[in-house]
Amino acid sequence: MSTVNYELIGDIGVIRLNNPPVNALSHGLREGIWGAIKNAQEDASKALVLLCEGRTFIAGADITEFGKPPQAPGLSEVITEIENSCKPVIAAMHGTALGGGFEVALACHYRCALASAKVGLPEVKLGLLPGAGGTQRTPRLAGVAAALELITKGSPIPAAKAESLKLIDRVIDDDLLKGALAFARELIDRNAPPRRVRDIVIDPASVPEGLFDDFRQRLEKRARGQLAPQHIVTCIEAAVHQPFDEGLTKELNLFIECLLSSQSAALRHLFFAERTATKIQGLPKDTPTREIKSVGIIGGGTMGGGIAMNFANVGIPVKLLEIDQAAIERGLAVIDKNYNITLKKGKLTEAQKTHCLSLIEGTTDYADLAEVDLVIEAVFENIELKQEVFAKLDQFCKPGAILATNTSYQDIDQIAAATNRPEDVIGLHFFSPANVMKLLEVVRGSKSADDVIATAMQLAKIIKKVPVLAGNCFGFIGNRMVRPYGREAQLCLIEGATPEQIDTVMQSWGMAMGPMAVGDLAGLDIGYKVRQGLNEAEKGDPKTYCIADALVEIGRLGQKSGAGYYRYDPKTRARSSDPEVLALIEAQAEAHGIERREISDEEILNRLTFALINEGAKILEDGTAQRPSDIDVVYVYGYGFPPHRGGPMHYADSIGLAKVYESICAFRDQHGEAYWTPAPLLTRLAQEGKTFASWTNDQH
Ligand code: 3H9
Repeated sequence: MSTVNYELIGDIGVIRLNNPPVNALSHGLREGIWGAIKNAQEDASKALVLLCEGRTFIAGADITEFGKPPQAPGLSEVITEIENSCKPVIAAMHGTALGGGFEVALACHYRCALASAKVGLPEVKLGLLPGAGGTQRTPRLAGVAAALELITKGSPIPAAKAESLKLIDRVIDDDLLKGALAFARELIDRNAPPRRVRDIVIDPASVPEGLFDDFRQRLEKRARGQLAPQHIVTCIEAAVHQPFDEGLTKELNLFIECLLSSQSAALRHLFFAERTATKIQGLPKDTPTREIKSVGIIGGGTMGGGIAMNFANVGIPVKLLEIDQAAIERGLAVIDKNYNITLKKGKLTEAQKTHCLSLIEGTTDYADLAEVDLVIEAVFENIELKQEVFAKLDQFCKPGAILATNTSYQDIDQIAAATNRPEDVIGLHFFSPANVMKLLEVVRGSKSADDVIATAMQLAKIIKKVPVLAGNCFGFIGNRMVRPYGREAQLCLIEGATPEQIDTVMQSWGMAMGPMAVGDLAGLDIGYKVRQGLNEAEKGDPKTYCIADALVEIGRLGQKSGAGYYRYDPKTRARSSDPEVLALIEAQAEAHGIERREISDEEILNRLTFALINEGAKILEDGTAQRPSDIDVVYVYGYGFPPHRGGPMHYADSIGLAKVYESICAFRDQHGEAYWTPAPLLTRLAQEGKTFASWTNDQH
């Protein structure tokens, strides 16, 4: 079948688009739509229906074409052709009508959609704005306030909501073609003319005073430092105050500015990185998978409970194993509390909550796990305890069940060795809070079977996680890299910075939270306990964590004890600086013979981010990560790295590996090789003038 097909059904012309997988507006599709509309002007049709084959209506412009020389007809020309049609054109949508796809629909004269369809303008998530009239047509139909929300958030909305916003005219319950033909028939029968959204005029007096300025200010908090959301507001403002064509010109100019920005390059990189991460090198696409219809979870604490929710949310029953009934009840109460938070936010109904809870069943008996298809162990981080759990699982679970550990740094092979089926053992490292965080590190043990890996990657999509394959080493990808990052934060602290300075630098740069605030949130005692378990050689230089350790030793464990690097208001949890901490830092510096100095914001930023990048390079070279973009996905989805900077490895490429390498050499000269040795891969790429991204390509 060709990309665009045309058929006359009675006096209705049906234009069918077919450009798998998502009907993106690639050159061939644009050409086909343009030609079909043009030809249909001359035939016997009285109305035209535009719909798509396959899983979805047009999902947007073809992102892979961005940055390449443009090929006519451009999307704007296609849209003009549709809008100027002398016969009414009806968009009939199913799946997801997104971005340029929804803009095509907005240029049609009428719109209908299946009830299950979603529509939206998600360009902002790619650092872009709708560049084919979306910012001009949406407010003309839905009003200014709704358009601002819809386009700056970028989240698709269900057909019924779109209908209530007048973005679509009709919701169709079952057969899309039949419904669209019936709609077309009605329009023909009542001689309905082509109705152009561009002809609607927005009365400026209908827009509340100060709306745009207020919205811009809100965006400064919600989308700190991001270009596209602010430009979207400017475009919608133009839709109110300027004629349609002038608004379109403004939109196009700002779209191009966004397209050429480093922010959009980073976000588009992430879009493909997330999808590439699901592909396992050496594992054919058709690798068989095991069916996961029920799950067992060992440990009903914060982590185990959060993991259980992911499965219940998609209808997979869970058996939650704890040591006694009291522990089960505590675990279920936390889960109930978490669901109530979602309920309050309006993201869940009472009936859905009841259903989810009914899928989670507590038990104290391993024999109850005999029939589950997957078990995830989420007990305390102690290797002997984990081995004990796995020996039991080996004894009780059916053959073929996948046995997973949620450990964040223990050796998967040692855990697998406690069973007689190491091929069924894998790491599934969820991030806290597990019901919220998107990242899932899938950790491959040396004996993990291919179908176990393939199942884990597939399962991640079912439970709406973003999976990344990691090799088995201390901390895998994420926690291994965060160690030198945390180390540098500690060293900056003792050398002269304050917790506030470090957090402000990192947060204004875009991190969701600064490292000190993260430490307080997670609990400073966690790292302390891990360090206590290390031998002297592993502990390294005693000055590195002396401040964190000293805080724990005086009972400042972070938010949970009301004080850590900061002091926390017991009621509001608002944090404030604490002179006691500064005094403690100064005392530790003196005890270790360090003369505190002024540390620049730039030094803090570079030491922290370059420490991540250097470890990332080592992780690539030793095969712990499959590709640099996988590391980026880990950091954005698991560690609050700013998406518009694309992840640490993309960021390194964007500022140039030579700069990173030279700075690391300077840090080495200043602080010594124990802290800073440029990774061999970074050295090589920097000297050859290459990027991390090119290294990936070299491997294929
Ligand atoms: C835009 O429209 C700009 C205009 O305003 C103005 C222009 C002038 N292009 O996600 P999946 C690929 S900007 C190219 O796994 P799902 C994707 O890489 C665009 N390729 O499927 C993957 O390839 P592979 C605004 C695309 O069912 C395959 O399709 N639109 C595009 O989970 C399957 O994708 C958007 O931002 C694309 N536009 O989800 C929508 N989209 O198999 C972006 C997908 O080789 N797309 N691919 O890895 C999506 O959100 C999801 O893909 C969608 C399907 C919800 C549609």
